[in-house]
Amino acid sequence: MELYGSYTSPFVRHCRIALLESGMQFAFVETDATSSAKLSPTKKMPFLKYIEGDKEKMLTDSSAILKSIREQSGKVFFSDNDDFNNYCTANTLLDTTINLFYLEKEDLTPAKSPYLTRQQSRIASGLAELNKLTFSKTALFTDSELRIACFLDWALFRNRITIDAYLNLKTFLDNVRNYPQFASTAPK
Ligand SMILES: N[C@@H](CCC(=O)N[C@@H](CS)C(=O)NCC(=O)O)C(=O)O
Repeated sequence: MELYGSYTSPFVRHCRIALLESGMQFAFVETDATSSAKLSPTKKMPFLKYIEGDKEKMLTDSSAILKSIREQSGKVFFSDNDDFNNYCTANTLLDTTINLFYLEKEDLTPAKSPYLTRQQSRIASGLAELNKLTFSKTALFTDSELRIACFLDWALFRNRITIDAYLNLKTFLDNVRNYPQFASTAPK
């Protein structure tokens, strides 16, 4: 099994954490945006290649990859609707923050576009909402918690957000940073 991605992508990181938790053998193939645009139909990372029977198969979204890893480990990928909703919120915030990050490189900023201003305000309202959640204090963290932590850590790493005003999120992230599988996959 081969997981393709970069060491900085938060979506890739969540898959790496799940693979480490599962104990399954996998090779990590470091991939950049140019290669992923050639190798995956979604032109995104992560993607996973594996053999089933005599066929090579490919999963091209982190959620599909996580579902497969969790199920192969005898676990369920979300049985709770609230937990799944929190995971979806974190995904929306990740997509939004990453889009703004890429667009800024092309000098397209919220100041120039009402829709990008809406995107920017989505990050603020989403963070305030996530800050209301009750989080696990130690492992085992749920997939929504891991996704939220991957989002926060990436957005802080890229200087996209500050969470000083969100004490609950700050305490939560400090706790997850002590989790070995999270610590060993930090963006670099
Ligand atoms: N829904 C996808 C999102 C993955 C994603 O956005 N990955 C980013 C890297 S963090 C990417 O490859 N972006 C390239 C692009 O948008 O062209 C997933 O969950 O796997």
